Amino acid sequence: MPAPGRRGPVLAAGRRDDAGHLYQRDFLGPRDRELVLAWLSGLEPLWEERFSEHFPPPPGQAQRRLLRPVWWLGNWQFACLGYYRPPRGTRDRCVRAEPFPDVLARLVARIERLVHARFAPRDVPAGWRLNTCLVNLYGNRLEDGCEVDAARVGEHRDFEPGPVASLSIGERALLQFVTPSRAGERGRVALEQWLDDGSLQVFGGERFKDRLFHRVQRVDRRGGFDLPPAMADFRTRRVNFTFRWVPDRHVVRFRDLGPEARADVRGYVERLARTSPHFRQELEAERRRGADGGPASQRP
Ligand SMILES: O=C(O)CCC(=O)C(=O)O
Repeated sequence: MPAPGRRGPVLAAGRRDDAGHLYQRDFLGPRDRELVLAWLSGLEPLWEERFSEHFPPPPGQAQRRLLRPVWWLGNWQFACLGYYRPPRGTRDRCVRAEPFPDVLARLVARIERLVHARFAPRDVPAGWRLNTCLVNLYGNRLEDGCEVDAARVGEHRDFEPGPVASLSIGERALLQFVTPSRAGERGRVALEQWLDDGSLQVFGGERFKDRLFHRVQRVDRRGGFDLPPAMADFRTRRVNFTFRWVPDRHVVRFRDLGPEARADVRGYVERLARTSPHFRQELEAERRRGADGGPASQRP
């Protein structure tokens, strides 16, 4: 267990109770790091809007773009359809996406072994495997010639069942686990962890997954990182890969989404299809079904 301090987890009131939280600073070797960066160079991440025609903003809220561009592997959870949130929020939320590239598939196999060795069996649900990845790009957006820092994430929980694993590249980031706060109040920090370049963090169990929220408080600038992919309106200084599990029965093909959900994400899927053979095939499968007069929607 690392000593508390700059590199290890810092716990509120000096408590040493980090069962359910694991941190390995040097998880990613140099060769795999190169392969991950090469894979990132070929991406055209999507910068999604929070709402859509059929899922409009609630009264008093305006349409807005997400803070950062993202990419998903395994399944894509479009912000406008709502993120996966069992038991009720499972339908039309997880759209089958590209599989993991080889380098990430190998890293995931290592992480799964680590989880089975280090986490209590009660915290690893039957069938758990890391089949979903959210790739978050942290940095500055370029607005009217100015750079605006967008490198943070507000407090939230990840609702996919079982442990969640997070691999970081680039500038270190301060991640905090906090107690739930009421509107206008700040949550109490229960544990904070600097996530270094090449590090792995895994958290699971009742405390870290079900009770505490987590947030990215800030991302450093001292390393001078400028990471791929090159984008016209965003400079990336940190990339985080968050691996999760969505049971297969909740992952739906684009063509099998309900008509409203399909209409709302069609533009995104068309953009993804510009660089992704998977999404090109999914568009074609949907077109063929329409041409064959098949059912407009098949739901699980
Ligand atoms: O960037 C990170 O380290 C955390 C990302 C995160 O909280 C999430 O993707 O849910």
